[in-house]
Amino acid sequence: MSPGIQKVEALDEGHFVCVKWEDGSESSYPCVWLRDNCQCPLCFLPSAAARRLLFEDLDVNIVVKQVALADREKISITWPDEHTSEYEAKWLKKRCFSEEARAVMRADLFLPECQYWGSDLQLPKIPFEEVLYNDESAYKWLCTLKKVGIVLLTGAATRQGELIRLGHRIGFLRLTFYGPTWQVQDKADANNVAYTTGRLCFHTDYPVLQHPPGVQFLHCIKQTAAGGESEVVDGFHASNKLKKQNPEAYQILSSTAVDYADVGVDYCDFAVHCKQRIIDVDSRGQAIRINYNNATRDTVFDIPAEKVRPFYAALKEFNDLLNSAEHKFTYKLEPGDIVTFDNWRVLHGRQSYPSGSEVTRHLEGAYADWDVVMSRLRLLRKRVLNTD
Ligand code: OGA
Ligand code: NM2
Ligand code: ZN
Ligand code: ZN
Repeated sequence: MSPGIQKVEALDEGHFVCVKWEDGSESSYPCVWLRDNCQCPLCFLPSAAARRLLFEDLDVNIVVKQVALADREKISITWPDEHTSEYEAKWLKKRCFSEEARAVMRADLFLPECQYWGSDLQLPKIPFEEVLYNDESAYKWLCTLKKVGIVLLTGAATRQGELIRLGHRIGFLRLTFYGPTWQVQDKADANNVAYTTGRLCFHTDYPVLQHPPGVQFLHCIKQTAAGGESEVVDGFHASNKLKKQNPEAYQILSSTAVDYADVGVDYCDFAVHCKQRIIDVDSRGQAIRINYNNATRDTVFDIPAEKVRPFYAALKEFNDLLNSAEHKFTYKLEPGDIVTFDNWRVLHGRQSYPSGSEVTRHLEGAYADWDVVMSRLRLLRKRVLNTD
């Protein structure tokens, strides 16, 4: 229960409305924002939970004409043109502009909590069927995926199609040029290095796409007896280490636009090119996405020649950190396992395995976007915790 309202008044010549709460705290709301967010049926379409008010019709210098406390649960404002708006205490409290209130709302919406790990990772495991049929388990799965970056789902059937079911559970999968789902196995004339028996060094999938898939699923259908082990590393943790250990290398990797290319035929023919920074950072210099696949890094490199060797040296440092015993975690998928991981954060690789005339190893893979995964997480949370 949020506190009731004790008092409400206009401040700063009507440009702000100040709400004094029963618990003694205060919140100040800019009038332009209040007018913009009028909840009346003319200004707001409840069936879409969206604003009907046109920006053209908003006066950015608006001031209140009158403000009143309707009861302890509601305030009412009359605007200069006699339009009236009402705002509920609970609604206002959630949208308080204080630093603390905004941090609470931000955490609630985006779950920014991030647990770093290294070789000590305790790989989180949940039975696949539980995730499909139990909301608490599905919620746990997605929360852990967001916070830790990797979750192993166990006990799936050892046939194709399980990822389609998982896709339906969250909403839908991300289609790419490799198809709705794709088969990782040794293929003649492979159109991707993943479709060979070779070792794959640490990479994120598909940095050649402008918006690389946020989440990746790999379902083990068949596993080779020798080799084929999986490796994962927490790319955000390793990036932070690099920043401390070699700020210049970090600066280079977080600012150099690297060319990626992927040309071929699969779901349909494709010629994809893109520029990405290997360590993508936000405005505070914090890593938010790793874009690194050595196999699809283009031969074209659109930077001045004198910057090339420093770039390679920086990448070598990062690659060494990824591969350090302290950071990497090695495991081997068993048939029926589905590894689900944050493809923006966790880099993955695999050891090589013997080639032969028969298919000895088969994974089915698929992608999902973080938008879809986070949407499902919020809906599950609402249902599981019975909140809004
Ligand atoms: C891939 C990949 C891992 C594996 O297909 O992109 O990383 O274990 N596969 O085969
Ligand atoms: N596969 C596994 O960036 C990449 O090329 C990742 C994608 C072929 C769908 C591999
Ligand atoms: Zn209105
Ligand atoms: Zn991969």
